[in-house]
Amino acid sequence: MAKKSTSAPKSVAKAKGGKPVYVLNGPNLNLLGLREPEIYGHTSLADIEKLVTAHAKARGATALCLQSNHEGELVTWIQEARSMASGVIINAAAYSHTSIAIHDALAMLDIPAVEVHISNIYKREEFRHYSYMSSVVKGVICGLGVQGYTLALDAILADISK
Ligand code: CA2
Repeated sequence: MAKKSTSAPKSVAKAKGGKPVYVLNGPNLNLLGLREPEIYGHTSLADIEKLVTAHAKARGATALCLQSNHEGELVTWIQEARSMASGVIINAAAYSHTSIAIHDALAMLDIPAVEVHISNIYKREEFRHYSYMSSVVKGVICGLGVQGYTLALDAILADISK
């Protein structure tokens, strides 16, 4: 019979005491929960950050949550993530559909990045159907609401434990 391991799973062991997963949110997401609940739900950004932080903690990992309305600040954090983070979760919001600068910063990462959208961008206006992020990240999660963030975290932890 195979011996049951008593040590922590590899993903937990690697993330523990390691670098945080950066959770980056872009413009207007600071107003989540205040308007358009039919699209984005009632959860606030503070609630999402609490959820991801608790999810990470339960897995022996850490999350660093940051939000900005400024493109350059998001670029700076992605650059910082190259040495300071074990992975990146990014909802670049409207910049997803416009920003070559964020695309280029993500392309320079050699840690896993996952793009998240709360809404299903393909069921919405055509201008939301293209994301400059998607071609330079490991995966994309959209339309699953705030659960997308915890799914993205699990995907990153699984990836870094390989
Ligand atoms: O579905 C998503 O997560 C989006 O990234 C959200 C962006 C939108 O531009 C993308 O196409 C899809 C918009 C975030 C705006 O946040 C709001 C917050 C409060 C009320 C209304 C919008």
